[in-house]
Amino acid sequence: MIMSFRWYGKNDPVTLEDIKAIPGMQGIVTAVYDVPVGEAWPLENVMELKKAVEEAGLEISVIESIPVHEDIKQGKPNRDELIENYKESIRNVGKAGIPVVCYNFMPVFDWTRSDLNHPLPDGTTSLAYVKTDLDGFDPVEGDLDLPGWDSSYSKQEMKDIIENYRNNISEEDLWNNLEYFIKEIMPVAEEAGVKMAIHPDDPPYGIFGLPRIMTGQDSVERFLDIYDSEYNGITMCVGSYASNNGANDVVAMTEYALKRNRINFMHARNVVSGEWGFQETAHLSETGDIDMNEIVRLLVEYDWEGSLRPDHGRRIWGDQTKTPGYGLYDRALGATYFNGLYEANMRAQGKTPNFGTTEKTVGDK
Ligand SMILES: [Mn+2]
Repeated sequence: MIMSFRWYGKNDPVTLEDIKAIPGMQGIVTAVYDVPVGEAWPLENVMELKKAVEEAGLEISVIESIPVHEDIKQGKPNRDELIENYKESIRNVGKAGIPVVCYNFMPVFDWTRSDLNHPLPDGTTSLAYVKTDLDGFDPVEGDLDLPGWDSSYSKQEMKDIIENYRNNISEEDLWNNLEYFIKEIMPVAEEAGVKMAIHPDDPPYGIFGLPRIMTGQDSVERFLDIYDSEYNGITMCVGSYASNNGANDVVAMTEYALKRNRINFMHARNVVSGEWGFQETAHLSETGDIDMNEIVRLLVEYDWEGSLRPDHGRRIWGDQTKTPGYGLYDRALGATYFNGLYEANMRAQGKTPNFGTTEKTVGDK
């Protein structure tokens, strides 16, 4: 298991030095942020990113993400051109020796929350989705801006896209568009040596009358069957899949995908979920719905060698971040917690933990 951490590039208030200081930290999860969605990532941009990370003594273990253009999701006539650009980005990521790309196929909105600072009993706050907060809200009518929404669209463009989904694109259509995309890109990913990892919809159910398809066990099975290759895998985001009031058994889903050797990336965050919605919690098993020890035990049992990153954290200790959920402190606590679970489970199973550290850490003697 490669412990990894998301980094939003040079403008991230969390620095590579901060990340390097977390014990057992090896991988950086990042992206090229200065190329518009739909255009190919030039090799030089990828190489520049790689150089910055390597100079800090770390490696890029995952690209999160290469965004999929809306016109590909909607199956518009210009999708072929956009898919060619996507392939070029994959090739360039492969040339840089980066082994995994995370992406998602959520219509219009990426992750959606109703409150970025929802109080927790421990005196901190975290991201939450409270269904009643959004009662009667329609993104086409209202002016409410929700976090995670793509601000690169004008109000009118956004409205047109939403109306197109609502009127013309069923879940089955969206599946077809995903299948078309997968069958196009996967041979290129295989040749480039880049494993693809689709992220679930977050939350894992339809919102605002938009179709959503990566929502649970059935979708994972169907998705993996589209293209039978270890390069066509998933991001097992246990927090996203568990945000469905108990509908998804994320431990069973993790084992299923491990058996098929298709977990290409792990997102580890805990949530409490109910009929009312869900809220993110500390990573510790006891504070949320997910048995994190069981998740890590399975990763160890199946000798899983991919990257795991602590997902969103709570806002603690005056943490500063431009990106909700991505402060340094609680994610660092999460990394340390998962390293502990990893070491304990490796030893319990008679295996040797490997944090990528070749010698004990000492300064000048
Ligand atoms: Mn995630």
